[in-house]
Amino acid sequence: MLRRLDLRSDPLPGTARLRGLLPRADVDVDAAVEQVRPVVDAVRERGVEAALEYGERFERVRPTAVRVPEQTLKASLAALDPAVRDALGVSIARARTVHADQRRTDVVTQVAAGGVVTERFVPVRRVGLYAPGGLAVYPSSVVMSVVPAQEAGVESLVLASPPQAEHGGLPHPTVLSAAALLGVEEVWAVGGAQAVALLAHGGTDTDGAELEPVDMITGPGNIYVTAAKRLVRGLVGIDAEAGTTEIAVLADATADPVHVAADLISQAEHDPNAASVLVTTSAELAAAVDAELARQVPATKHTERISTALAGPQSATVLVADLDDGLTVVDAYAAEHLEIQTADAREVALRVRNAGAIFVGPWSPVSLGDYCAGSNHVLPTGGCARHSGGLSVQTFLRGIHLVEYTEQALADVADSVRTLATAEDLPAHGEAVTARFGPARTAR
Ligand code: HSO
Ligand code: ZN
Repeated sequence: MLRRLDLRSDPLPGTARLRGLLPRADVDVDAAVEQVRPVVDAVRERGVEAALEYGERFERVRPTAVRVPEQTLKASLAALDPAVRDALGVSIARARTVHADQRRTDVVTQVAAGGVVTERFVPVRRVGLYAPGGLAVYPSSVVMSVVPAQEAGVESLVLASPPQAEHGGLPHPTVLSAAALLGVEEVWAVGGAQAVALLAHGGTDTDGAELEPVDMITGPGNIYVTAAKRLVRGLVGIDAEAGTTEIAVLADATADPVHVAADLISQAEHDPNAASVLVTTSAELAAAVDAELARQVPATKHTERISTALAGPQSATVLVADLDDGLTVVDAYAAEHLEIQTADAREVALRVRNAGAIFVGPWSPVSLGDYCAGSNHVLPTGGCARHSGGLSVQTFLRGIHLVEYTEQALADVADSVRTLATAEDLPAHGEAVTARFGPARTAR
């Protein structure tokens, strides 16, 4: 089911060639950027009305109310299956425990006598969170976006999610319930590139409801959402790109093929373009995983979607000579989710440089992290894990330096400032120091 890539015979190629060899869907976000540019422009110019028009055109639905009334949020929560409500409660509580621990306190550094630099971590004021529609419903992504923002101290949160024809032109009721459970009061029934544009530029509904522009937009979405985020980046802050789900499993002969196959299948379930990659030192394990896939896939609910994802060019089994090569391969791939199914899994995990999140050993599957580990599941995809991390409290904080020098402390370093100012041919910079003391004096 998974195609094979055998990298055992020769030494591994260099990073660039290795990246080219490894499976990865060719997602052309740049092409999508050109497609969504007119949408973003129209929403910037004509606000809510333009967003509604595009929603009608692309998703064939016009929401009953673009700003979801608060009583609708409450009613969705009241109607939610109690078991789902309890499970969401577990997910929220665990995520809160982890993210509360990520809060930062000021870092105060005495640089020199009388010279202090304090780094304060100040939350972004207003954040727009996107909860996708698509093939599945993602109340869990609402949890994963809202909790870190709340724990960071973000004052104003707005959630956008596409309206659904089968739910009376409202976002999915479980998404609304999750918002209500988390205490999010502002929810807009708008999706896709239009939603991103509206969050960035703001707008007023014909009923007078006003969407105040946000300072930052986070949350996963499809390629058009990602493309729109690229277009508004700069005007607003944007999190790392979280595209179609990926799982890589680094396994040796000790791994259980039943677990490995089940985990590869679990993420393939998201989308026909999802990527499942097994990197292993053991040809026997690779064969056993193939046999397990053949056994397990037909028994799944979404067999077609899963088979397409596993058979796609973005999925593969990569055979490597040893664990060192395996680590080189997973670093080059930089998976959104990486499972380590080897002997001494923790030790191996600590040697990984690039991954969105790492799931260590036989009892920490990715689907635990998707819902109830306490970790965050909004993670960088498409190799972005080489330079970015997943959503966390830190995403919503900015470090602001407070610079506080006394007169004497400034005098003590004045010569260095003046010398550098002269070296850069910016003498007025030096003058700004000199003016405080007069040319002849270094301190009063
Ligand atoms: N695996 C997805 C998150 C998710 N799974 C939501 C189930 N629901 C991307 O990390
Ligand atoms: Zn998932």
